[in-house]
Amino acid sequence: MPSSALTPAIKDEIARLGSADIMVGIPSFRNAATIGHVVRAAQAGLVQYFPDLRPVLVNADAGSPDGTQRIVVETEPPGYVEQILLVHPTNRLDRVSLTYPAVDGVSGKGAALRTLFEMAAALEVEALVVVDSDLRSIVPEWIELLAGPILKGGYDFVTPLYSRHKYDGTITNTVTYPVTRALYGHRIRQPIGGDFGVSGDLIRHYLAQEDWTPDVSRFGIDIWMTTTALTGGFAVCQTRLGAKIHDPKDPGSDLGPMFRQVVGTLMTMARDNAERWLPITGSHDVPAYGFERYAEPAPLEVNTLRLLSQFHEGSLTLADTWQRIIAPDNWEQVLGLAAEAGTLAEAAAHRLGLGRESGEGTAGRPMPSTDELSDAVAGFHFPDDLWARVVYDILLSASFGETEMDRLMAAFVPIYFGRVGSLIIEDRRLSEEQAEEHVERQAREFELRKPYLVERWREAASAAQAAQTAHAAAPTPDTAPAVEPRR
Ligand SMILES: Nc1nc2c(ncn2[C@@H]2O[C@H](COP(=O)(O)OP(=O)(O)O)[C@@H](O)[C@H]2O)c(=O)[nH]1
Ligand SMILES: [Mg+2]
Repeated sequence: MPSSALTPAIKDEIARLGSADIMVGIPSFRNAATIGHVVRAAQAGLVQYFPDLRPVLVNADAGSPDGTQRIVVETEPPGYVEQILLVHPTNRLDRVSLTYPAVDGVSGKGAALRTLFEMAAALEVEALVVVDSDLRSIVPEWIELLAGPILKGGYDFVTPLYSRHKYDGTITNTVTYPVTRALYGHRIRQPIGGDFGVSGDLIRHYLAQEDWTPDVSRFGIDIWMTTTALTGGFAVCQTRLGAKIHDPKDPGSDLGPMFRQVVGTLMTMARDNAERWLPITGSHDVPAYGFERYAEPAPLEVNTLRLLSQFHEGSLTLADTWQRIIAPDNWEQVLGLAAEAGTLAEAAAHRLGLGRESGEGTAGRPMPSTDELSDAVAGFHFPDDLWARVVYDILLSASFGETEMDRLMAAFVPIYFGRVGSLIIEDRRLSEEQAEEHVERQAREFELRKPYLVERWREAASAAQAAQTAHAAAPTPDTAPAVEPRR
């Protein structure tokens, strides 16, 4: 991990606090509207469930101009916790909001967590609970649900289980869940959930790692934490939190950069940990803590037409790149689907009277609902098994190909849009439970297709080995093909 660059203000804060047993960390960037609730819930949870431990709550903020930090330190009157819990807290709760430093010039959620890890390690906490600052559905019990397995059960990493809307969590559902499960064999349903618990031991392990990249300083952090816990052999469990209600995102307009950072990190780590995942076949359940919960997720609207148009538009400029990074049969099928997506989206936009971009409703007319849009392009189908093979092809390209990771991920995004569009269209009549079964079917498909990945990986690795040997013997290094895993 890059060397510590804690600011003098943070070092002073650490010196003032001295030590703590349990820490809640909250990364934030412009979350003034929602962070007060998160802070109050976390604070009540610390007092209610861990009255004998010395608590600290730290907000690592990006320097938000909207007053996020002020809200963290001023959110409630003194005595608030006593009022709602009817007990006088045994331990004083320290509440801190600070501006975290960039890591090697890169700022983002991961850089915020890096500061939280360093503070947690310096304070020698036994458990760190991290929760997002845009949460509406957090309650005090979440603190127990996330820290309990560490403090009472000896676990090192606690990942969330939520009921989420069937259209929410698309990066998780299409890539991080099935790939983490197929590669490393653990069925962690929310590997990038954002709300989690980490033990003191695992925090020290994180701080000792050397593979922190710029994407890890951004949204790559969550998959990095989960994968590092798995490859390090730490004890991982899940915990039932109920509904995740947070600021909604439309995958077609909000998730492109996040997809590149998350999936780029996942692939970089797969490349570097091949000896761990190559021998693993099948997968096993990961224990889940907490009482079952049924919750109605908040509604979420997605513009399926735009997803299909973006898939098609991507094919117009990226067909050649796709040919370099996807196996020939799969490439042909993807191009066929992209053409179909374009035709369907255009016809539907025309029928519904939407603009060419199919992004916005025509002036004066409200945008049709997700279901209406999906009905208009019904019939579009990106098959589960093709998706699994395409993801594996790109993983192979990330390890052995010549396309640089950023370009690879940028080329992947429109295909992801096509896949997400298809899932939303296919699932439009399904209940949450049935949609969940679809996610499981897809995950089994990734496991089933893993030999496809492993065979090609081994071939590429031995070709790389042969090339390296030839390279060592050859007098003209410039002509040697670059097939060794890229570092
Ligand atoms: N400190 C910091 N936090 C960030 C940044 N970007 C996002 N976050 C926080 O990370 C959490 C997750 O971000 P969010 O946009 O809700 O992503 P999602 O819910 O995972 O799709 C929230 O608490 C954000 O406030 C950033 O640049 N710096
Ligand atoms: Mg969020």
